[in-house]
Amino acid sequence: SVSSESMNPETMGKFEKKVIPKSDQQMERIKKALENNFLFSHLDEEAYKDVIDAMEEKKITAGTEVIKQGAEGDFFYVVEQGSFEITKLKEGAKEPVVVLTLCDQGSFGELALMYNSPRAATVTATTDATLWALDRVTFRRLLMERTSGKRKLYESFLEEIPLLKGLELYQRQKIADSLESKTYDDGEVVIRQGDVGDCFYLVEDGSAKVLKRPTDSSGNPSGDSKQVGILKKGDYFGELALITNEPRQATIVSDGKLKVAYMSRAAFNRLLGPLVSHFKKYSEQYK
Ligand code: 1OR
Repeated sequence: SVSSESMNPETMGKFEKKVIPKSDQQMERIKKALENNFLFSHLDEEAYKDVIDAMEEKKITAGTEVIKQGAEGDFFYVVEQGSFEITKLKEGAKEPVVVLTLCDQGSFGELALMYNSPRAATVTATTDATLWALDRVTFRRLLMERTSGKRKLYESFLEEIPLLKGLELYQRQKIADSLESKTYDDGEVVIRQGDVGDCFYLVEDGSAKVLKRPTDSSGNPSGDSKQVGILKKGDYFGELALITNEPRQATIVSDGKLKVAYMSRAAFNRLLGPLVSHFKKYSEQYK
């Protein structure tokens, strides 16, 4: 059986899989909590099962300090429900400041596990809450490589993007967690005018043409499309449909080889929500 195998260091590597028994109802709740968490989106079936097996439910009462800045890292936490305030005492400052709040979603506590560093911030529950805790060994075995790999992969690219310059490094790291890359050959359509929009895109490499077809009074395309812009490395597109919930207003076609990094609507809302006023202001230029 798997459990007896896992005791055998020769066959399974030198660790024992952690298995905390769970009810069907707990299983369902974990799966739901992990669903909109990018860190888990690429686990294969076995790794996903191992993660779920190793997770431990933590019922937290309002006011509990789950993580203390400066402490050693032991667990990574996924929020099932409840609100949390993340505070940080920055170098030279007298008082800690709130750097982030979480409500019924998200995760925290990965940094100390990934970099063997002290906890970078304090996390306090502001309501009664339910968390799923994943131990350090399982986190490092199953989640660390991909997470730190993506954060490294996209770090310098995201740093160079004017739109994201004002963000904290940690916010860009969370953005990196949510990104996937895709390449297109010359002339391939990335998004098509009139389609429903579900993703936001950044140009990682190469360039793309922005084409627009005039529409008649009832909104149907009529006439020939015209090139109205060109997008280069570091530019973004696809934000409008996500903000306005209207169909795509233009077609984006690769101009030579094109590489984009894209994120889902859910990631866009969660991570780039604070930039919506910026997007709105700059979308005036499209007119
Ligand atoms: P940790 O293991 O260091 C505290 O434990 C956790 O708080 C940390 O992992 C992150 O998961 C989470 N800076 C550092 N850690 C943060 C931040 C943050 N926000 C959440 N955590 N900043 C806030 C960025 C919006 C940067 C502040 C300068």
